[in-house]
Amino acid sequence: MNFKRYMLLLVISSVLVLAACGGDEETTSDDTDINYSEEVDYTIIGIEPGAGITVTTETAIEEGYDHLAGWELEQASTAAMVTELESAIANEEPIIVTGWNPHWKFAQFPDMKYLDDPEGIYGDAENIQTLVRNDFESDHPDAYEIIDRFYWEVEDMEEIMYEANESGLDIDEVAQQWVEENADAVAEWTDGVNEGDGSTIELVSTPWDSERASAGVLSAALESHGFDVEVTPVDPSIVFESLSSGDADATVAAWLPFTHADFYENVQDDVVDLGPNLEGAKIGLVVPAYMDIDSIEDLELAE
Ligand code: PBE
Repeated sequence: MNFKRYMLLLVISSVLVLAACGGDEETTSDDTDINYSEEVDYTIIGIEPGAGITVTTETAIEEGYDHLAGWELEQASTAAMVTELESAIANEEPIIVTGWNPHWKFAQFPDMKYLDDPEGIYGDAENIQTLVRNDFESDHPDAYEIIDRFYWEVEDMEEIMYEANESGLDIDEVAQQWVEENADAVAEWTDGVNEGDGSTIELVSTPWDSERASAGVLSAALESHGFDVEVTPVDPSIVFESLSSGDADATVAAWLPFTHADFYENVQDDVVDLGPNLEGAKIGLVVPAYMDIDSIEDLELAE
């Protein structure tokens, strides 16, 4: 609504400028430059308060970029962010969201772009890493072997998220199907490993679609090899705490080295890092491509 009022004012003021110039001059570029910061009310549409990207964005506002002083980070849920994004795009209105890949939305809206982050607050390419509790290897060497080998591609994860959204099926169900249809990939993780003895492996994960997909695929693969698996979705901070306390066995949901850096630092010595299970993830501030803005540096001090 703001945007429409602004456009109306813009049209009126252009007419006035043209009138003042006797109609023989074009408007200057300053007249048509949109102040996106004001348009979005100096507000970034964020997601859940407990997310890593929420903490990172608070750092960007409070420490990273002086001219973001006074900006707000709206925090509710991923679903609320997606709803606001959809409605902004439908009306070609400006919006700035906290965004990440892999995410099925980017498959549906390829015309989105990350704002450049010259201060490097959001980091570069991110991995999704596998962590296990100390002693997990000696307690469950066979499950450990499969979890250690678990590795897949951005496209695989996005395929599952996208399929679940298109079909309305639960991500777990789509992940189960993926395991049945991708026997070659699963064989790379399980070949030569002893069958499970039916003992239960406790995976801990986060509630986003990306990690529901990876936890779903890994548990289906483990179950196809004779293990029982329980998956508990919790906030990122709890993922790290429950591994360090030994309450959970493993996670494939750690976004490192940036997104979950603060959580990881607290428990670093009490968990075992098995490295990336997916490379090429990313987080940052994201805008629709129709916004003529490229960098966080282009945002302006709140008034
Ligand atoms: N995310 C998706 C999560 C991790 C997975 C980027 C929204 C976060 O903690 O920010």
